[in-house]
Amino acid sequence: DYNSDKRHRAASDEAQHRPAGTLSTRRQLYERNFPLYKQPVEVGFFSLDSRRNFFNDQRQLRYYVEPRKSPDFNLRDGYTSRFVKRDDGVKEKLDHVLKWILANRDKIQTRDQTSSSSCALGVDFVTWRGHLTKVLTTPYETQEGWMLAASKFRGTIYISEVETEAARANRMTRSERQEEMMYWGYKFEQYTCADDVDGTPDPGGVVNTNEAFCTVVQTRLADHKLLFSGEVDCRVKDPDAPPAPGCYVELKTSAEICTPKQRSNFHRYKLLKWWAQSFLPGVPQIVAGFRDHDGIVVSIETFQTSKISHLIKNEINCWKPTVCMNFCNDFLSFVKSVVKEDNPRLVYLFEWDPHRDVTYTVHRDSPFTFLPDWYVKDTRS
Ligand code: 0WD
Ligand code: CA
Repeated sequence: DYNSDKRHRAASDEAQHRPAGTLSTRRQLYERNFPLYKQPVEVGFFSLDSRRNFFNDQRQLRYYVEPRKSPDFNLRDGYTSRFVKRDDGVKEKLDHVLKWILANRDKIQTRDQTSSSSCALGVDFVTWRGHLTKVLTTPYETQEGWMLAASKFRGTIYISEVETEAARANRMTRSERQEEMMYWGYKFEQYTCADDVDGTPDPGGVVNTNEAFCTVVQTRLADHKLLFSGEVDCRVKDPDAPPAPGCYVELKTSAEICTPKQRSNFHRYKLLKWWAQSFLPGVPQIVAGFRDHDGIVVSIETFQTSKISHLIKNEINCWKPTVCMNFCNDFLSFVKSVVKEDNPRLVYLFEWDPHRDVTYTVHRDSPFTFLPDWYVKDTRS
């Protein structure tokens, strides 16, 4: 029963010398059967234009055009002359997702139809895909911590990232080389994407990282009903391809692999992040451009998201999808057990640093408050 379960948990926390109200990230605790993760369903999408304006449509969706086997793309081209960079000092929080919700309340699927006619959304969590990716990879992350703010409003918990002091310091002190290399991923997208289904890529155009196409999906992890949005690079051209998100393609660039050590690091670290990011919204394939030191793409490889975990099984001590998903499940349960007061101005701030447990603090009417007035004022009509 519930009480004996609670006693049992308290006893096991004590045995691990863990204060109540924290969550362990030790991998061994999460080596259980894979939890239920329902096939994500796309319930909508939106576009952000070159000035970061929201549009409730798919105008920014692009089409994948398969390159030659050794394409010779120069990812440095245009960096100084044809690049408009998004201002990453502007924190948009969940605003675009909230705009989508206000415009598309009727598209959110609720098993219990009574909630669609009342004011509740009928989902447990609303967030960005990227925030969930960070949660999934936490048991294996040794470099970067995170801060996730959570507020409950009309029964739904909203989760929005807060930039850590370390992340801010990194952002402010990036080298010129790092700045340029951040451009390379976007340039690769330009070489491999067309704006129209019958078009071809235009490598002579401007790269503008304000532009984005985002999918909105619903799914369930164990007993957590999730609604989240993630940026999608492109879709396949075939009109008979499976419906979204099954037709979407994630594009990546990575340093070419020349040594066994580099291959092992690629499997152990990079494929974990790639897998988590695409598995969450159900994006089935990842196209990787491997580039040399000078930003020339020397080869292209396609990875099936569902096969990535088999690829890595030869690595010793490698990451396991089940650990990622069980940790995410337990983290969301932990958040539910903590975030009790339904108040959009109250923020529960969950923090994690590598080699530590997850902890939280509570903030009333603080700068951490992230649900805007225009969202909490009236979502009924
Ligand atoms: O803290 C965040 N990650 C926030 C992201 C807070 C508020 C808004 N956003 C926006 C991003 O600017 C972007 O429009 O959300 C959108 C992406 O959300 P996501 O899909 O949940 O994020 P994630 O999975 O981390 O990144 C997906 C892609 C990246 O592709 P790669 O292949 O590099 O993983 O979104 C792009 C990037 O192409 N992206 C960004 N683009 C511009 N500025 C940014 C950014 N700060 N972050 C991700
Ligand atoms: Ca990408």
